[in-house]
Amino acid sequence: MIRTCNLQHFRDILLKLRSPSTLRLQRVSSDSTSDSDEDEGPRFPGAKTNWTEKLKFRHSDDIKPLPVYRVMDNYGKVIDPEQEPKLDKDMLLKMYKTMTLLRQMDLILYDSQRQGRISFYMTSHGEEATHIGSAAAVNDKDLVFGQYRETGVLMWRGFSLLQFVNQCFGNKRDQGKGKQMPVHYGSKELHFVTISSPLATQLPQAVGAAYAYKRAKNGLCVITYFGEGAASEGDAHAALNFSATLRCPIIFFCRNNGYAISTPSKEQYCGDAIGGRGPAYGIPTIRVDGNDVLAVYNATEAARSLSLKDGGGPVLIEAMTYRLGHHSTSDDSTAYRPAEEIQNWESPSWGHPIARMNQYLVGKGLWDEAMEEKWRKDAKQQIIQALLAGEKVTKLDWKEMFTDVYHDLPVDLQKQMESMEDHLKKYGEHYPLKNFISAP
Ligand SMILES: Cc1ncc(C[n+]2csc(CCOP(=O)(O)OP(=O)(O)O)c2C)c(N)n1
Repeated sequence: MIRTCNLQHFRDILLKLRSPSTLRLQRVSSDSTSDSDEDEGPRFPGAKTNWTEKLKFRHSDDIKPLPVYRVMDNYGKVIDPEQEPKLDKDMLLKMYKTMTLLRQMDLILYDSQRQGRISFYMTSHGEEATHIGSAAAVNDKDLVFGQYRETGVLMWRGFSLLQFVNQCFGNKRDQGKGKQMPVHYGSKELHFVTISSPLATQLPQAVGAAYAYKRAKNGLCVITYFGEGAASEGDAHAALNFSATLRCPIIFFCRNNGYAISTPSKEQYCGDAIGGRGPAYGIPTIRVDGNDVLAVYNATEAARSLSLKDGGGPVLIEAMTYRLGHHSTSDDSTAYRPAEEIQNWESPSWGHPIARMNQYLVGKGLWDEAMEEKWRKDAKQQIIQALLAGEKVTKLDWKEMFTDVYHDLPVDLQKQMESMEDHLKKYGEHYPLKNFISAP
């Protein structure tokens, strides 16, 4: 009897303890002590974190900088065989040939500007691996929003030499009807949005497109390229933050080439460059050797999968590289950087992207000097042929510059067109009007 009574009593106590009101009471009573605040952490909606009683600011030096991921050493030797991408011979040769074709096209079109044949040009000299490694790793249908120094991405997708040349001449075969400056390429068929010069405008646009892709559930992502200089624009912050909060399938590909025209990166930002900002936005981030095409390939391939995982989300890649050429044909970079610095980065021992890939292929027995010589000759020939063909094509009537912007020509543009017409009636002989086909 005594035993039964005790058991009953014990059961009652247990039931009481389990009842929600008792639990609530217990919590309320423990909330009143400062100890439990420590247990549960701060309740502010703005951040998940702990309490501290140490008065301490966090400095950027307190955080370890992101390391630079690489596959090859400076001489094209794979460091960890596990990291070597499993790419077949055709793919590897296409990568190398596109890198070198781009280099040759840059040399010839740069010179053609110097000869007065085209008005402006920008080379990708030194950054070929960032273009080809990333372009090869995404799906050709993923949408590209470039800055202006990503010519190799379009070349990888099949934009022909003649199409590049037609755009640079602004002739009637240019898909943009000669309205844009040279190198402002675009191709609807190749999913490459037309370049616009104002820095960073492509970034929020790319996030918007990625959000639309997410809603469409089409299994594709967006990749957007930008320089470390463009990353200082407000639009870059807006794009990164929106993409993170809306979980958009997008790869932010920063080409950190050390200079934004004459502004060196050490004056462009403080802290751990552009990659260091990624985790602060809640964006998975990797810093990669942008002169190692295999490392860029691996990083971009992994970034693509990550961007599409679990409904989507942004990924940031910071590709460390060096702008070997002048910013554009309007720039002389020797005015703001020592010639010796450029020479260093040109040398194979500093891990030049083309020399490094060449050595890798030679090491695998896929390439040799005779093949190199033949390919260089062929490539040069193809580019010169395209240049001569594109140069002969006439330009559209000058009036075209007033069309296709507004549905109805606004009054101020109408006036400008009339004034241009009067001007050409008087002074037309001073212009190369024979190069323009007359208005339909
Ligand atoms: C909004 C805006 N400001 C300034 C410029 C002038 N501008 C053209 S390119 C450039 C430097 C950009 O450097 P970065 O983003 O690092 O790219 P890189 O040219 O080195 O590839 C500047 C300042 C511009 N085009 N747009």
